[in-house]
Amino acid sequence: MRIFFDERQLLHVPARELHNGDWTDYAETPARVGSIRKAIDAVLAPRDFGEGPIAAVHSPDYLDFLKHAANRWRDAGRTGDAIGYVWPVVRRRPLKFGRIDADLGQYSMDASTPLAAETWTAAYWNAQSAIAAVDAVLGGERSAFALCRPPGHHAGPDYLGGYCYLNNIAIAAQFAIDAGQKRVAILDVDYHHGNGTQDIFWERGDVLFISLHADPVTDYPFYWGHKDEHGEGDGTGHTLNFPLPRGTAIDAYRVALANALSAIRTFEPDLLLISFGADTFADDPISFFQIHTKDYAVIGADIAALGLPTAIIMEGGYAVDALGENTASFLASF
Ligand code: SP5
Ligand code: ZN
Repeated sequence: MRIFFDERQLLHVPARELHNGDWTDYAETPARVGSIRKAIDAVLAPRDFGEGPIAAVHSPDYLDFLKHAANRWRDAGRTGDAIGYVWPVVRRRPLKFGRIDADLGQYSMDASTPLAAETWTAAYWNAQSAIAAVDAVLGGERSAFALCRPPGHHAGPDYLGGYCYLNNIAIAAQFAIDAGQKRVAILDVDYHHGNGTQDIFWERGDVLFISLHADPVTDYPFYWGHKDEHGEGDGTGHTLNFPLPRGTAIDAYRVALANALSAIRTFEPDLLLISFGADTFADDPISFFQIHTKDYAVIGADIAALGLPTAIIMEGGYAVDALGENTASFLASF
């Protein structure tokens, strides 16, 4: 299996995040990549597909914000990472602000996703890795893996959040559509609901978005991922959510997965993209499912049995020591 990764993805190193009212060490560390690389084959550097495929998903004003936020923060006399403290919630409208703090609120959905000095560079090459993986599959590979980090599925058309800045899987899906694929299915098996991906394709009939995740009644990101969310307009019926209770183990997980896979079969996609997060792992420090290392091989085999060309995009997973083995276990069936 071809695996794509660019060393510049390691340049993004926020120091800390706001958690339960306190500052804690940032969970989404570059060490996650080291754990995965120890367990998998050699990686290939992606070629540069340019900013076009990124701009096909994210708004120009948001990309401009991402590129300049860290410098604007420093120019405002601040040290450390850029992080917001005020949010417009339902009153968001396209005003032009003169303060970095106003833009941080305008373009983010949480206070646990800081912008560090090299965040844009890392996010850019990260997106190139995702595009390279889907490009390999469009070129005839049965499957490919993008070792994405930072993750992407919480980032919307014009907002960051959940350790995510650019939505790697949405960029890959749109790239595939623009390359002529008629129908693309996205299956999100990260512990957290992929709210950004859902928002991006909410009104789209050509992209099916299906997510299995911790019930947002109890878990981040709270405001999306409930089972009555089905999309709108052309997208009606093309968003499907399977919220699962804390404590979910492999047997109940597979029942929901079988329903998700049957919806994918009915959709008859040309291509499958998977948001893979290993934060469903029993020992994950920020999550509450009971999935074990050997279970990832079962989940991978269930999905691989669809027999679809598949690009796998890395999302979360914070039990660093086990992350490589869990990821390799999932990838083995492809
Ligand atoms: C891609 C992904 O898995 N994002 C998850 C974002 C969850 N953020 C909210 C949970 C906050 C947990 N903070 C843990 C701090 C550890 N130092
Ligand atoms: Zn997650």
